[in-house]
Formats: sequence, structure tokens, C-alpha cells
Amino acid sequence: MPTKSALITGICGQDGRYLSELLLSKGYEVHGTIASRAPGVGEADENLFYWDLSDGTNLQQIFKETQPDEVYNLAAQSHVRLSFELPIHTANVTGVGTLRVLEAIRQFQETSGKQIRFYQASSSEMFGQVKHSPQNEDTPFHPRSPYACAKVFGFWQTVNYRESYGMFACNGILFNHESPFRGEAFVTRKITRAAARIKVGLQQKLKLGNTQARRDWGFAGDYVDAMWKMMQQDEADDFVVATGVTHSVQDFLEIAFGHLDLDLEEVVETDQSLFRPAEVDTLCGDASKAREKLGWEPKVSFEELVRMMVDRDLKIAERDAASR
Ligand code: F7E
Repeated sequence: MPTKSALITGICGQDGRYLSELLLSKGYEVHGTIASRAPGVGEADENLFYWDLSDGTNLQQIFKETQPDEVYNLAAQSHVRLSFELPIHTANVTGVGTLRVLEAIRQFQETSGKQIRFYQASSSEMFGQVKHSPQNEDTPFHPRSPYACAKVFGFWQTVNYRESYGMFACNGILFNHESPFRGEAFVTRKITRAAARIKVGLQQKLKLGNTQARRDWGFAGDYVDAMWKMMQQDEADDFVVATGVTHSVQDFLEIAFGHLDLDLEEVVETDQSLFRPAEVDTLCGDASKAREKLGWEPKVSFEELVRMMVDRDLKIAERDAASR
């Protein structure tokens, strides 16, 4: 079989990292786009292309050079609280950016005759103020942030390109997924990094917002496998990807700090500025369809995930402490 080519937008993010590893292990030729502000900028790499979701112009050139069979759209302004401060930017990048990719694929297919499969990184944040629990593919959306509104726009554009042009375009509705490579602004990594730094004496306090919020947290390494499986189906479809188990931020905190024998009470403080204008109180996904049709299931448990993240952050903190 000829080597397949994949293009991953946002390849330097957590999911881009795990997905490129997976695709390389399957023999794909992997290309990625990187925003000009991303880490590692300026380093020459023939498989990396500078591109941003706000830019509609050079995608045709990137497609010409990479000839992708599959495009995974993982790039986004993905921080929910930041989206309240940058609503227009988030709509332009996370929402209209998805449409830019879809439209570029449609035009490229028309001129080149090549078929490209498209994966959209849709989000459980679209369920927002949940109408039913657990949430599945039929649960109505009620987005609660500029980020979630932008993701709803991207979701429906993906469905529309599938229905209007017969494109293979699918949505993975992924619930929160974490790993040691999670960005430090997300609550899980913020907690594991702080626990490790407190343990070695590099940090004294941890300020958090709403610790009563509940999320369905899984391991990013498991979730990229679901993305790939969706792209190998005979027909494009939309799938919820989740563990079906929900925990509070407080639960996460207790396991992380407990793993390092640290006392929570003395170090964790509430900071009102970290609360959101509108909160998503609780999310819990029903991934039955992914289990049945994709044969997918999560492998890493919540407790294993927390410990995996703390252990890596402890190594980093010990190294940082030693180099002081
Ligand atoms: O917040 C609460 C916060 O920022 C989780 C993104 O990947 O998953 C992620 O969105 C919860 C919220 O993730 C802090 O209020 C308390 O209830 O880790 P998070 P998120 O907003 O759920 C979805 C699926 C995506 O699509 C998004 O792109 O934790 N929380 N205190 C805090 N959150 C943060 N970030 N920082 C705090 O200090």
C-alpha cells in the first residue's frame, strides 16, 4: 500500500504530539502546521509549515506540497477563560478558521481531483449547560463561552460540507483529555505542576477558581486513537469520545497532592478572578457509539492519569530545583 500523507494543524499541541506519534507508527508521512508564536519557531523542518487559522491564503500551497490524504484540524484558540477576553479572535480562529480549512479542501479537491478526509476537533464544551446526562451525539448544544460558540460553528460547518459536497468530514466530540504534555494553563496540568513544585520548594501557593466543576477526564494518548479510527470508516460520522466517569477539580487536587503526601489545606487558595463569567458545571460523556462502531475504548484510568502527570512534573521540578 502506498504511504498515506497526513496534515495536522496545530501539530505542536498536546494532541498533535500524540497523533503524529501514532500516525508515524502506522507508516504515515506526517506534516504539520505551526503558528508563528508556537514554541520551536525558526527551526528548519521540512514537514512543518507556518500557518495560522486566521490565514486563508496559503493552505492551497500547503496542500500542493503535502498532498494529504487526511487533514486533522487540531489548531485552535482552545482556552475557555481566555476566550471571554478574546471573543472575536477566538471566533475568527477557532470558528471561521475551521471553515477556512474546509473551503480550502473543497477547492483543492475540485482542482486536483484528490480526495481528502477531514477531522474536526469538536469539543464537549459545546454541550455547556447540559440538557441530558450523560451526553451523546444526540444531546442538544448549549455553549457557555465564546470558545464553545466557535466550536459549535465549526461543528456545523463540518456537517454542512459533508452533506452539501459529499466530503468525508467528521467531528470527534472529545471530552477533556490530558497528559504530561497538557498546556500549563489548563487546570489539570496547573495542579500537577504546582504539586510537584511545592514538593521541591519551588512554589508556596496554588490559586484556583471553581474547584466544584466536574469533568469527564481521559488520557490524550487514548483519544488520538479514536480520531484515527473515525477517519478509517467507510462513511464519515460524528462521535463522542469520553470515559463516562466524572470527577470534580477537587477530586483531581486530592489525588495529585495525596500522591506526593502534601497537605492541600495550607497551600490552595481561591482566586475569584479565575472564575468564568459563565461556568460549565458538569460534563459526562456517553461514548457507546465510538465503542460499538470504532471498537474504541479508553485504557488509562483517572487515577493513573493524575499519577502519570504528577510523576513527570516531579521530575521536571527536581531538575529545576537542582539547577538553581
Ligand atoms: O478547566 C475549572 C474551570 O481550563 C476545567 C479545553 O481543552 O476541555 C478544556 O476546557 C475546569 C473548569 O478545561 C481553574 O472553571 C478551576 O470548570 O482545564 P480547563 P475546560 O474549560 O474544561 C475542553 C473539552 C476543551 O475543548 C477546551 O479546549 O476547571 N478551574 N480553577 C480552572 N481552570 C483553569 N484553567 N484554571 C484554574 O485555575
